[in-house]
Amino acid sequence: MGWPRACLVSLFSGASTVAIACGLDAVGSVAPGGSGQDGSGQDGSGQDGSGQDGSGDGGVVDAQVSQPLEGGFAADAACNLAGPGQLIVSRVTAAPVVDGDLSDWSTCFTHLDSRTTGAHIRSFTDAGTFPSGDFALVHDGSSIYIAARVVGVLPLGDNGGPELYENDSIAIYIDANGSYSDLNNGYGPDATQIVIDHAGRVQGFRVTTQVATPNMNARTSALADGRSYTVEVRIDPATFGAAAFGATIGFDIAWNDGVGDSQVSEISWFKKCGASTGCGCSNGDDAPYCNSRQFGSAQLLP
Ligand SMILES: [Ca+2]
Ligand SMILES: [Ca+2]
Repeated sequence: MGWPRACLVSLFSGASTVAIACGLDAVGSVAPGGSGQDGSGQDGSGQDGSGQDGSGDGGVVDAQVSQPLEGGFAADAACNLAGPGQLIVSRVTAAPVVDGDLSDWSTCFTHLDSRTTGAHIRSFTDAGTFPSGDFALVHDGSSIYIAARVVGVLPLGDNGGPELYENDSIAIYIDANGSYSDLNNGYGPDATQIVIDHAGRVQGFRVTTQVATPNMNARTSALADGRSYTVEVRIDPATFGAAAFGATIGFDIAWNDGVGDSQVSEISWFKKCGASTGCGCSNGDDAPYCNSRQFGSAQLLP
């Protein structure tokens, strides 16, 4: 089956230039079904956020070694970006089926890898290899749907949780009302980091506290190359303890490389601010997992 369109996105932070290329990605089939869970979280101790910070605050990341992408990308200028870190989310009347099979996604996918300008890299080893992938969001007026296809780095890890970021996984960062005004540091009550690993396990975090992710459905599918996987997610305002999503939500997404007992790297799509501009973290780290003001945004079109 065909793969949804994917995009190459170059963001020049601090300037107005946004270069986008989207097209058909010829990657092979996605096995329907796959693993997943309904998102009830665990309680307990928090996330280990230690590690070095591999780039400046929201700035340009130097070219680094990356897992090669499969398939080709042709030009398409309509890839759902209003500007650096500002995603536009289309409203659909027929919501995707959350089954890990992304063939029901027709929207443009945004590409993210370690060479993506504006991406934020946290590298905890000198392995020099990073996951790469594509993501897309749509909404139906009540729920938000997120799809990702990630080329992982073997081994993918088999941590049973809660430290799912120590496996190859994605992290979805959302502030449901998009307001950061109630924050000095950390997360407000309607912000959560949701980690979904390659095997479909889910864990929510609010900085270093594990939190539940109710009213959520996530499914993953392993791809035939043995290291790539898809993720398909439905989240509701209640997932974040909110009555409704704001017209613009806080949003970020990241690819984690892990080996099961440690996190190797994290590539975040965007980092709006950081320690050098007054929105670092109280624990000394400088990453979206510990300060939601670092998120980009996603505008939900009416
Ligand atoms: Ca689907
Ligand atoms: Ca790995």
